[in-house]
Amino acid sequence: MAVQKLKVVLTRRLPDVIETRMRELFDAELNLDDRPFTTDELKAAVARAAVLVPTITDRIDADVLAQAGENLKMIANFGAGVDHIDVPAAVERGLIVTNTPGVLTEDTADMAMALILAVARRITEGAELVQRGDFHGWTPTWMTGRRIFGKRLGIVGMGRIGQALARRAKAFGLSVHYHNRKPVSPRIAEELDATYWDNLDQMLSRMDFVSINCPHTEATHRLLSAERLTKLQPHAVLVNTARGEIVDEAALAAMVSRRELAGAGLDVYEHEPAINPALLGHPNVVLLPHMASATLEARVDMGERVILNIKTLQDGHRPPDRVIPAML
Ligand code: 8YV
Repeated sequence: MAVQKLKVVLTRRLPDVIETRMRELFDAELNLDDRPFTTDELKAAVARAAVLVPTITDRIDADVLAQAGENLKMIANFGAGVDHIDVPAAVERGLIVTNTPGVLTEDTADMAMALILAVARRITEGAELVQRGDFHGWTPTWMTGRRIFGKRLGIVGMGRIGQALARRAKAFGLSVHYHNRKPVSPRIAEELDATYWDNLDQMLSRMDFVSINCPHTEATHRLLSAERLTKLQPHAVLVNTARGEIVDEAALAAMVSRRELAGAGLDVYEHEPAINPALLGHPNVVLLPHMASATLEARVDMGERVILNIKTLQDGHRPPDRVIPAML
């Protein structure tokens, strides 16, 4: 008997190769003009789809989920983070929620390392200066940054991405420290030569660099509160490639403006795509447009993960990347 193809609604454009495969395997509805869905369009999508494929630009809250049609079985998120989806509300309705873990780990860790280097070594500042035609000759005291080698990096969240960053950091001669819900396995701790801090404040007050690599959940919302940010040393640099909501952005901006922090490297923001204006215009703050996982390879791998999850469901099995509320 032929398998009934699932009605799959994609909210954004995905790489051609992914869209084409989706059309082959499913009754897939593409969004060729790539305009983000409005809330009403999201409600209409969940009403007609068997599987919705959203991205971080879609807010799938309880209100949207309340419009789910009888056919809706799964929210197959294109992305690792699921903080834009009300997962408990979805699961309560009997829906499966999946994500794309593992496939953007290395690219995101690369970008965290790149931000550490960019801020400490003033890379974007130097590059912009040359483009402006302001390189008039070398001097011994000009454009001095800070050395990475031999310093301490504190990683907040030692999951896949945190560990991938730790491997890079070790190769750069940084000593690795981390805060996590629980310590990593002794094998990984030994491989990374990593020091565990169960007390985040204590770690923050001792680090030269701090990188945020945990998911955004209720427990990590504003984990780096205004109060906690004051624990950082004035020469420290904060890097965030996870979610803006984990850091009190206004407090961070104020600290950078008052020179209470040496610098920051941010790929994510509390109210994306809006950026707190107080963060702008500081040469020691490197700001990127949420592009840590933006490699063609990652986007294709993410799409393939989404396809695997939907295909497994279509074939009558349990999709591999299910997100359950207890994981959050
Ligand atoms: C993705 C991300 O680009 O996967 C994530 O959680 O933050 C990004 O790197 C985006 O979420 C795609 O939906």
